[in-house]
Amino acid sequence: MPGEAEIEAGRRLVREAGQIVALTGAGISAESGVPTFRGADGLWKTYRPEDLATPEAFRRNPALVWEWYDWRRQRIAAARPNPGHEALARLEKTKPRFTLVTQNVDGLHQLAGSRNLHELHGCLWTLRCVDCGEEREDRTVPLPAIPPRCACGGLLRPGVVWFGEPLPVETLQASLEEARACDLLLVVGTSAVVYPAAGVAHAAVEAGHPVIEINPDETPFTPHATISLRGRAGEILRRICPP
Ligand code: BJW
Ligand code: ZN
Repeated sequence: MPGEAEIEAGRRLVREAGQIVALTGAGISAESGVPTFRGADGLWKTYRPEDLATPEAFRRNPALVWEWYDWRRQRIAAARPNPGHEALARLEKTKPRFTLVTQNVDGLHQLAGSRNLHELHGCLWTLRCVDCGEEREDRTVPLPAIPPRCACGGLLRPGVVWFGEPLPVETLQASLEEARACDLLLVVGTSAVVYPAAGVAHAAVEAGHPVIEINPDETPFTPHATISLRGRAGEILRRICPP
């Protein structure tokens, strides 16, 4: 747990910045009971990404992929935002400009009240037709056992970004631009190994802006951070963000 001097340094950067961007990952939802991907209890310890989180996996076995997403939707439907999500939602209300760039698909930032939000990896609560691309919101829990079909006859799939798929171009571009233009970037609860999302953090560094990393563990991004606050997102954000 960081000492009071490190916390105060973080608090000062937050206080003095007019324009803040936060890049979040699965770790910010860990305190809400949502499993992360990597690490000791991560999803990729039990499941292989190539079996579940690629377009090839869905083509090969749509029912298996569908079932896995249904299980995750059920867990997340029971989860609530935690003090980390809430602190970032408050920052949006108090700063002249605040942009949340999230890799998460769980929708907990929106539930906490964040509105200026870029979802780099899509959303678990949308379904998209593999043929015509039409997207719709769907909060049904549990999902029907077999993936339903669109009016055009195509299979519906989760509206998330799988490995090997491009991120939504405009969302990624806007996120990179915000990171290049901000006064301060917060990097919260991400292993920073998945690209191009991790590139958003590097964009702020390359533009010369201070970056605070909040994570209980070191990541490949740690050497680039101005301040690394080792600890849980909920606890640290509550201490460095205004109440
Ligand atoms: C806490 C905490 C607490 C715990 N408080 N913290 C360069 C080199 C090699 C490969 C590539 C490369 N560039 C791109 C690639 C390929 C690939 C990639 O990055 N692979 C790497 C893994 C090597 N990238 C892609 O394929 C991307 N697409 C792409 O590049 O397209 C190119 C293209 C262009 C044009 C045409 C076609 C293609 C797409 C990536 C999609 C990632 N998708 C997933 C699944 C989303 C849907 C779903 O949820 O099912 O996204 S994978 C998974 O990883 C998920 C996450 O968003 C993403 C990042 O994970 P995250 O959020 O960082 O979580 P964890 O678990 O890794 O880390 C949690 C952290 O929290 C840890 O550090 C903990 O310590 C910490 N923590 N408790 C604070 N309480
Ligand atoms: Zn369709």
